[in-house]
Amino acid sequence: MSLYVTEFHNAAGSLTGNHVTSSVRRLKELNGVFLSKEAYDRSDLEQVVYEVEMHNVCGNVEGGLYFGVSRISPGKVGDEYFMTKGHFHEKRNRGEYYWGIRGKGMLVLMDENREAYTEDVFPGSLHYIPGHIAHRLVNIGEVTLVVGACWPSDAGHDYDTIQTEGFSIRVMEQDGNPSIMHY
Ligand code: S6P
Ligand code: ZN
Repeated sequence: MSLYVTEFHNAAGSLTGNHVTSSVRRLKELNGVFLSKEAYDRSDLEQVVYEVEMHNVCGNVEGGLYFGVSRISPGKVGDEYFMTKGHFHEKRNRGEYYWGIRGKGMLVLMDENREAYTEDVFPGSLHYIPGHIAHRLVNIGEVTLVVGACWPSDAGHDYDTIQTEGFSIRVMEQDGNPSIMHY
């Protein structure tokens, strides 16, 4: 890889090169995200739940775009599958595209009235997330879930609303299958 080239490695689901930043979310940083506090306390909190790499050329400007890839590990806390924190965009009217690259997942979507729905994520699936819709990725499979994303660079992230109020649905394993539970 040349130092000045950015490459998206589709098979590996990774992004390397210029303008790439990354973040890692371990279970210890996701306190309060999963339903069962007891199962959380029993888990290995050093486990990596997900990683994000992002291509940031322009910074947080109106009219710009970010490109990213999220990799969610397979795993559960109790019966609840590993997932991202989830967020609304701070600028609520900013939308986003997701697309499935590898693995099997669910995209949990929720509007500001807490009406929630899900979309199946699989290699080749395409997801338009309108503005005003909170979004969270859940890995319901046995391999790493890899999902591409593109969103306006001035969208920002509102994590607080989800941290405080949660999503109105959760994806849990029941009798060996993913099941949508309402809260
Ligand atoms: C950004 C986009 C994704 C997520 C990533 C991690 O708008 O939706 O790149 O940041 O999937 O999820 P979260 O909820 O921790 O930001
Ligand atoms: Zn987003």
